[in-house]
This record gives sequence, structure tokens and C-alpha cells, in this order.
Amino acid sequence: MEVRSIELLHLEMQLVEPFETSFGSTDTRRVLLVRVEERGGEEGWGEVVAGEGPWYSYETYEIAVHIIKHYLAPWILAAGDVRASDAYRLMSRVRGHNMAKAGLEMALWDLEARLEGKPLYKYLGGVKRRIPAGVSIGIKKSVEDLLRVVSHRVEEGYVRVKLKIKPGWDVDIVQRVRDEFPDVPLQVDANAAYTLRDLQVMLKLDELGLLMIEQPLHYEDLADHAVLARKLRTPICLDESIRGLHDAKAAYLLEAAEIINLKPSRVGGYGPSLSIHDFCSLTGLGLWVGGMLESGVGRGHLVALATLPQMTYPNDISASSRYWERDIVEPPWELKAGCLEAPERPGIGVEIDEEALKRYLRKRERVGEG
Ligand code: OSB
Ligand code: MG
Repeated sequence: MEVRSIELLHLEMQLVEPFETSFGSTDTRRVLLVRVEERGGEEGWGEVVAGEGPWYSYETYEIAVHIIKHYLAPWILAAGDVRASDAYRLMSRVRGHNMAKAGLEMALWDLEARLEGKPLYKYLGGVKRRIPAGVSIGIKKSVEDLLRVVSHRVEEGYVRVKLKIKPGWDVDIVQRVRDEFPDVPLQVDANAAYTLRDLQVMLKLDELGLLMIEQPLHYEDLADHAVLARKLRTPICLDESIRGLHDAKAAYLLEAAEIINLKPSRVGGYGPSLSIHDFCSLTGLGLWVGGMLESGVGRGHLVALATLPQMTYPNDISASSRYWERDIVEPPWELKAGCLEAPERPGIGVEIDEEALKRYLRKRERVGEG
């Protein structure tokens, strides 16, 4: 296909409730959408998930815009006949900036699947349409607040709960949730807030029957995770530490983790995500799809990825209503018996709700031309 235009749509969307992690709190998401259009007029959509500040990773919204405008978009426009599966390689002269790359690369996959008239999930090799939906619950003002939210989410049908933890908000609160909801599959995510000096905390968490402990230690320290893994029965899951296939290989060889939280935006799009998926199939590493508080566009991509065969745990892919009063896609993502369903329509399978989009849109610009 020949890409004739690349547009960036700058949105501002307020979350239904603030989301707090060990690295900070968010209540308004700056959502950056990428719209690509090919010669025949067909379009594809992607989303850049970089945060406002460099807290989850070094990438930020502003820097992603810069990288796309000045490097990635001009290359894709100049490439002539492009295939989505070549896009990651075409952008590889830029080191890092995976979220910027993923926003554009995934838009190209959506476009290509639409041109083929196929749902993106099938185009990627997905096999299961029903995606078990977990929910990620932020740090709250009090344990009572947290228990209320957990109860509400369990009633809605989420099949597992992930609690954000940080030093001072860990063993006691997880124990309370465990006591109140003994049968709910439960896991925790520290977003790298601990060190090996906190071994006692980790050993207590190890007693609570958790499905996994996500990213307890420093995002660059696979070795420390390997040391910790040897002391715990609970599997370690890595998020921030896995920036590509090379990190997945190193984590496997060091036995630093048994499970990977795969966020396509963190690894640079579907190309690297498929490689990691296949590596996990080969080695038996566990895998599931994580989220970055995406709008309905990014969520559509997560749903497509989560249909692949090696996804062994419930995902952080929740319904639109968990994030937004009104999402920007039609139909919005809804929970049915604890699952989201991959649509059978072409591409990500949802359409942009133009009226909702207008409500959130701050700026729209064409990029990449000289
Ligand atoms: O660590 O998984 C994380 C959201 C923003 C940044 C990092 C993380 C998260 C989540 C939310 O846990 C997952 C979701 O989109 O529901
Ligand atoms: Mg995480």
C-alpha cells in the first residue's frame, strides 16, 4: 500500500476517576491518535500512549510528536509501497521511542487489514475472540475506598483484579482485599517501587496467593529480579523491563520472570509484539496484554493482540466505561460475561465516533511532508 497522508489528532480526555500508581497520579489523559490514509482513501488508526511526563518511561507526549513529525512519518511517506510488517524495520534508525513507533506502526496494520477486508485479530493470527478482562485498580485514599472499588469491579464481572502497590500501601491492603474477596484472582503491580532491601515485604506478599507480582524492582535491573525470583513462589511478571525481544530473551535466560505483561506500545508495535509472543510460545513464558489507559482506538489494538494463542492470563483490557464517560469509538468496548470480544468487522473493528471525537479534539495536523 502507498501511504498518502499521516495525521496527528491531539485529544484531551478526562478519566472517570484519577488513576494513581507508585510513580504518580493521572486524571486527564492527553491522547494522541495517528490517522494514516492510503492512495485509495482507506484509513487506519493508531494511538500513542506516551504520558505527559517521563514517569512510566522516558518517552513523553511532546517528544513522541517530535519524533513522529521529524523522523518516522517522513520515512513512511517516502517509502513508497509499504507493508505493515516492514514498518518497524523502516523506523529502526531511530533508537528507542517505541511508543511513537507503535502509534504509527499499528495504524498501518489497521489500514492493511481494512484493505484486505479482514478483522485485524485474524490478520495477526489471533485465534480466540473472547478476551478475559481484568481490571487494574490504582492507589486510593483509604482501604475502605479501595474495597468499594474492588467490590464494584467484581460485580461488573471482571475476572481478575490487579492492585497497584507502593511502599506503605502493600501487604496490609492486599491482605484486606484477599480477606474480603477470597476467591477473586488477585495480582499486584509495583511499577518498580521496591529494591532488594524490601525482601521482607516481598516474602509477606508471597504468602497471599497472588497470581503474580508485576515489576517489583528497578526497570533496568533484570539481575535483581532474578535474585528475587529465586526467593519467591509467586511468579514475577515484568512490564517496564521488557522493551523488546532482546529483554524477553535475557529475562528468560536469567530466570528473572515467568510472565511478561506485553504492551505493544512499550515494545514498538505489532512486529516486536509478535516476535515476543512467538518466543514465549517456544519457551513457555506466560504472557498477557497490558494497558496504558488507552482510548477506544488503542483498546481495539490491545483486543486484537490479546486474541493470539500464547496469551495465558487475563489482560488489563477493561471496558470503555472503566476509563471514560464517553469513549471515542462506536460501539464502545463492553464487558460480556467477563470478556471483551474481538469484532468481526475489518481492522480494529470499531469506528471513530465523530461527535465524541469533536468533544475532545484540541488540534489536528498533517505531518511528515517536507
Ligand atoms: O503499569 O500496567 C501499568 C497504566 C498506566 C501506566 C502503567 C500501567 C497502567 C495500568 C493500567 O496498570 C492498565 C489499563 O489500561 O487498564
Ligand atoms: Mg505494570
